[in-house]
Amino acid sequence: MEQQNQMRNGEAPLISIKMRAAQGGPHERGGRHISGEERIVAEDGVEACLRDMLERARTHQRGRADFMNLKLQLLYPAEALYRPMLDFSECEAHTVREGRETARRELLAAGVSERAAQAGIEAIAALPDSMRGAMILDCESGERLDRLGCRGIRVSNMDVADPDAFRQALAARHLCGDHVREALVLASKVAGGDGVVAELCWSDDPQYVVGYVGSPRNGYRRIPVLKEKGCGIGGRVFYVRPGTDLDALREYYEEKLVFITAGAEGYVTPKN
Ligand code: PML
Ligand code: MG
Repeated sequence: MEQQNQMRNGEAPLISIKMRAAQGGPHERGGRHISGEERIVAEDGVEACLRDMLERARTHQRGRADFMNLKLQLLYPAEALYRPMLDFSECEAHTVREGRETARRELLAAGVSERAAQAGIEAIAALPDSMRGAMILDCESGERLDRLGCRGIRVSNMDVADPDAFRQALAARHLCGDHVREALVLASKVAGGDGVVAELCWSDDPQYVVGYVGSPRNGYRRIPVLKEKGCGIGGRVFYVRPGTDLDALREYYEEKLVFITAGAEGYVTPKN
C-alpha cells in the first residue's frame, strides 16, 4: 500500500483488520464460530497484528479453526467519533447462581425491568451455541426486537484511541489480557448508542467464566462468574428503550468508526 497516495487532507489512513475464524467451514455455511477480533492499526503495525491474530485463531480454547476470513480496509481518523472508556468496577460473586443474581440486580440498577433482566439472562443461558452478534431486547417488556436470528447485531469498527494510555489505565486497575481489553472497548461503544440502557455479557470461551453488565448509568460492572467452567456458550444482550430507532443503532454499531479514550483527552460523554 502506497501510503503517500492514500493521504487525505494531509492525514495518513489507518488500517482496520478484522478476523473471524470458524470450524467446519465458513460461518455463513454453518461453520461453528471459534473467534473474532478486530484492530485498527497504523500501516507499520499490520504484520505484527496479523501474526497475533493467526496465532490466536490457531490456539483458541473454543477449538482449532479450519476457516479464517481476514479483511483489511483503509480508514481515516477524521471520520471517527471518540467515546470514553466506561468506568470500571468489580462485583463479588463466587458461584454461577450468585453471579446471575448479581447480574439481575445490576441490570435493575441500570434501568432494566425485572422481567427484561430475567429474560436476558435466560436468553443467553438457553443459546444452543454462541452467536457472533448480540440480541436486542426491549428494556421494559424483555421482548427480543432484532430479527437477526443467530447472527445478532454486531459491534465493529472500533479500537482504543491510544494503546499505551489504555494499557496503563487497565494496569492501574490490575487488569491485563485480551478479554477485558476487548470487552471494555466494545462495552464503551455499546453504551454510547442512542436508546441503550444496558448490556449483559458473558464469555463464550470455555475456561473464561467472567462477564459484565455495562451501562451509561453505572459503567462496566464486572462479574467474576456467570457460567460453569468448561461451558463454551456465552453471548450478549443489549437492552434498549421502547421506540429506539434500531436501524440507526445498527448503523452506529456496525459502521461508525469509534475510538475509545482512556485518558483525559477527546472525551465525549455518552448521550444517554
Ligand atoms: C469474551 O471475551 O468472550 C467476553 C469477555 C467478558 C468479560 C471480560 C472481563 O471483564 O474480563
Ligand atoms: Mg470468545
